[in-house]
Amino acid sequence: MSVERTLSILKPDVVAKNQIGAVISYIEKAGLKIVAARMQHLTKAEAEGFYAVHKERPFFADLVRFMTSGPVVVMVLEGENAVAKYREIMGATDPKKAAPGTIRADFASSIDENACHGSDSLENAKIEIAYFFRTTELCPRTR
Ligand code: IDP
Repeated sequence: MSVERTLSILKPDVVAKNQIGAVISYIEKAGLKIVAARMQHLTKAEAEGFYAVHKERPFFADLVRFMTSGPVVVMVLEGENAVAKYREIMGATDPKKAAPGTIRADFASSIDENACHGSDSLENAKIEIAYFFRTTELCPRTR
């Protein structure tokens, strides 16, 4: 195992329901550390660029509409095995299939409004982190 970084987005549904802190507590309880964080209202171009891999999928327009419907919280998480660990505590994309006690099981209302994003590989984590943060904005947690 090695120390990794992954990109997390708390989606507009979590922010609208005032559940930012509640979701962050799941992240911190899992031992993941926040090394960068920003609240941001994504533009259409930013959301389309971030989800470009899905642009041919039938749900793309709805996804972009949802992701731009209100502010999100974008974070970089650091820890042992951070990419897989965060995916595990997020739960399955469809909250109906998410394991009990995961973020999506406890906070998401549907596959469209599913509370959070997490990078799905170390390679994509690097690309996604660079999409939102400059290297100088990442704060190593040495203490
Ligand atoms: P992930 O967020 O669990 O990595 P992806 O397959 O990368 O899932 O899809 C990105 C996002 O697109 C999902 O989080 C979800 O919001 C949305 N999405 C994925 N599949 C569907 C679908 O079948 N219907 C509606 N929205 C979907």
